[in-house]
Amino acid sequence: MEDIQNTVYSLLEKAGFEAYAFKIGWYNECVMKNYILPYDYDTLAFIVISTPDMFDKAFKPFVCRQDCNGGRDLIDECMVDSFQKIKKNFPDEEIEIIHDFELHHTRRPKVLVQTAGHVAGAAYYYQASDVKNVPWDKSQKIFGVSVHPKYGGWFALRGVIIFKNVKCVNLEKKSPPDCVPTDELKIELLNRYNFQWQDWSFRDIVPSDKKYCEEQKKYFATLPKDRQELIEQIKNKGHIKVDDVTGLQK
Ligand code: B12
Repeated sequence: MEDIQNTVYSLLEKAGFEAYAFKIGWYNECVMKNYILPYDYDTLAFIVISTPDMFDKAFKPFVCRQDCNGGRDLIDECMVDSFQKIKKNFPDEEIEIIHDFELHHTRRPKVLVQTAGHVAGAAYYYQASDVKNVPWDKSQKIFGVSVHPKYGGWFALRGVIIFKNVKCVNLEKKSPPDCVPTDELKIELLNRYNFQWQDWSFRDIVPSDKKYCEEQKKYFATLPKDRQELIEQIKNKGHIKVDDVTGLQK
């Protein structure tokens, strides 16, 4: 199991991702019935997050390898490509990959990545239930938000990798750092995330080691249908060589 962990961590790190191991049972204990993943309690899984480095280390090289005709979400495609490379490194294992954007036909997400990130100890998932003096009306739906101890809100939860036949009985459960410690700050965080998420300020609720660069911010702030010009710019600058640095198979 340690071998698997080390390989997953090092492959992803080179491409600007981080992975955190968890037992499927920890996740299933939290979620409602219809979100339960159909595996044994001790089944080994990883939640994968993209750090601010992903844009340069994985996305730009990916874009340079593509014939971009628009119409597809290139970030999603890049995530599929990056996760598949992990799978290829374990030809003898049965692996299920579930991306954050995958939905059942009922439009229900196939995995709740924030819950997975919390139980894996990666990023605390702040929900209205974490607040003692709730200022919101009961009828108001307040969406929860995850905060990473190193990246604050400057990261995304990209999906899970499940090693169907690997049991990790001895995996130690680590609590995610409660890096937004006071009730006031938790309320501020949830207010920013729910009511002014467009200004990105929820990402700065705590200081972070690294943030998205201006180019990355601009890319994500641009509607997918208007990203073609930015994609052309990335292609023209040419980042294909960066892929050699990641060491990931093409
Ligand atoms: C659908 C969706 C939306 C919808 C609805 C939001 C919602 N949370 O329901 C809409 C379109 C509104 C939306 C908007 C945004 N979203 Co959105 N969205 C999602 C998506 C695909 C699914 C969320 C969902 O449906 N959850 C279902 C509900 C029922 O889950 P829940 O409330 O967490 O309930 C569960 C927990 O409470 C758990 N539980 C119960 N008890 C306990 C106890 C503990 C301790 C724990 C840990 C869990 C737990 O059980 C419940 C289920 O049974 C996720 C990706 C994913 N696959 O998870 C991204 C995601 C939540 N979105 C994200 C973001 C960034 C946004 C936006 C800022 C836009 C953007 N992409 O930039 C906005 C901000 C929100 C807003 N103000 O509008 C990020 C959040 C990152 C973070 N740091 O937390 C995610 C994780 C995507 C990602 N790749 O990172 N989103």
